[in-house]
Amino acid sequence: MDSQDLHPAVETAAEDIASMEIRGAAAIAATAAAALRAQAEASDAETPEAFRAELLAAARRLRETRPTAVSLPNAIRYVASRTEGDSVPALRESVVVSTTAFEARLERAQSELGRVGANRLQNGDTIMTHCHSTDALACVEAAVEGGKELSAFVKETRPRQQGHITARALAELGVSVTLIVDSAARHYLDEADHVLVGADSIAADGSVINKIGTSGLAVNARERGVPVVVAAQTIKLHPETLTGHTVEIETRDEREVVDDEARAGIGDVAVANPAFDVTPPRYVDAIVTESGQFPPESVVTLMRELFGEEHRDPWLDAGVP
Ligand code: RI2
Repeated sequence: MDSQDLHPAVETAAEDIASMEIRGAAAIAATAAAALRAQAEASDAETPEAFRAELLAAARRLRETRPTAVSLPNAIRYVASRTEGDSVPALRESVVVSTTAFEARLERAQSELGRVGANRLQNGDTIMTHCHSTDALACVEAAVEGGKELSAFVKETRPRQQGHITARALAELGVSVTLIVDSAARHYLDEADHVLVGADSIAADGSVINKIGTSGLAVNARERGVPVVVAAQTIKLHPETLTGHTVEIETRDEREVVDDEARAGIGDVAVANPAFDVTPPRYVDAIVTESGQFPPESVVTLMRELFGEEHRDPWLDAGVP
């Protein structure tokens, strides 16, 4: 099967994820699951093998879009490991059931995580945020629902300024928001009680891979004595890092940093646009998940529990049809 046989919903989902029309690790995972369901429901495959081949092609197309957000392969892994049956209708049904269960689980995990994260926030606290994370926002939302009043310094987060989404969302929750340029973060850290960020991937050693600029913020926060809290559902845990793999850092279009006209005015310079960076565990105080709060160094125990020692991508490993 080649790419033109993919269901249009798969192609649309892949394009929306690649262009960041759909973004944030949780939303990416939910979109991938829904696209796999659309592919399964529309399939007119005549044999189980043909059906599996279609889903494999869809999974590959989705996976290639954003290499750093591990929620995407984890979503595919979740569905693939539950795709069972001797006939096409049985296989189709299993995909519908598992993708629906996956979406429900994502939502549940985020609200459970929010309740855990909210326990760290006291009435009158000020947080500092970076980028836009629905997991981090869930912590604030739960705290506000619990009657706590909060303030926030919101970093705009160059180059795509997703901090604007956070600023709007926090203001809607009733949080008192001050939007700042990224380089003002250290200036205001003395006034912050917590740095609260999300994650795109978490490695077995507790390193946090999140939007570019997170690591610098964490180092400054440590120097200022401000705790760094990472809100991340367990779908962000990167199982392949248990066996020594590293997390690929996505590099995006240079025009996100500077447009063609401005670049021509600058002259002959290189432009780099890495989307994420790695914050070593020593700069992170806690990783908040739906299974509770963990010091980064002990997240490996949770990973082993959830993924075991052996991990395969049933649809994606070489040699699988
Ligand atoms: P949630 C975002 O990346 C940010 O780095 C954010 O912290 C992370 O995804 C997690 O987002 P991007 O997709 O899953 O904007 O918590 O590049 O919503």
